[in-house]
Amino acid sequence: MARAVLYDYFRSSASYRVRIALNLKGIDYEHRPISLVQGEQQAPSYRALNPQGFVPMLDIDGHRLTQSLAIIVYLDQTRRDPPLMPADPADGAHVRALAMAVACDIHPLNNLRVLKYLRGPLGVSEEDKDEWYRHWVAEGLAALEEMARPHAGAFLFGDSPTIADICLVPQLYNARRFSVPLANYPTLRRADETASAHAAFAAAHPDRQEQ
Ligand SMILES: N[C@@H](CCC(=O)N[C@@H](CS)C(=O)NCC(=O)O)C(=O)O
Repeated sequence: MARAVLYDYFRSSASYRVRIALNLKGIDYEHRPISLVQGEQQAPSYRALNPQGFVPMLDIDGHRLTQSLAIIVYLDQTRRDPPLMPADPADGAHVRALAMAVACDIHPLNNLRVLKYLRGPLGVSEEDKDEWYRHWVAEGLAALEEMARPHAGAFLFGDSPTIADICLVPQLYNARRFSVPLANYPTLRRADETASAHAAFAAAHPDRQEQ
């Protein structure tokens, strides 16, 4: 079977999620960096692979997969160990809700194309754009803290990593880049600290990727 190929960008949090999942599953893969700052995601050659013009895109097992959560679920269904979601349906729903609170509700509001649209066509100042970013991250993380607290352990759910941690760690990396205060989220910070010390998460960090 051909080696998996991940089209990604070092600072893209959706790409960061998939790198973590690939590392947790012990899957060997090569990178194809797509520079978001140079607009390579809009190149016709890349849009032919992913019509949404987003990273990540994963070429694996003869499939071209897009959407980080769909990719992670595919990896989890085809490589069982270690499981990234609890087997119990209610626990699984809880963990997916945590992941989706980040991936569907926080992240899309702060995506590059959204920030560029605010700055460009809508004429929003750099300061107001940053305020927009911090507002939606803070509101989303406050809710996530409440959602996670009842079932959190060392990780966001119990004591092993799940898809919820895979979404959390890149989101907190982004939050720190934009100076979002994190003091009010002790559960999130504990899970982030535990996960960041894990080799699979550490190797996926943006600072350890080629650019
Ligand atoms: N829902 C998608 C989001 C992917 C996404 O937004 N990727 C960003 C980087 S984190 C991107 O490629 N942005 C390009 C742009 O905004 O032009 C996923 O989870 O894969």
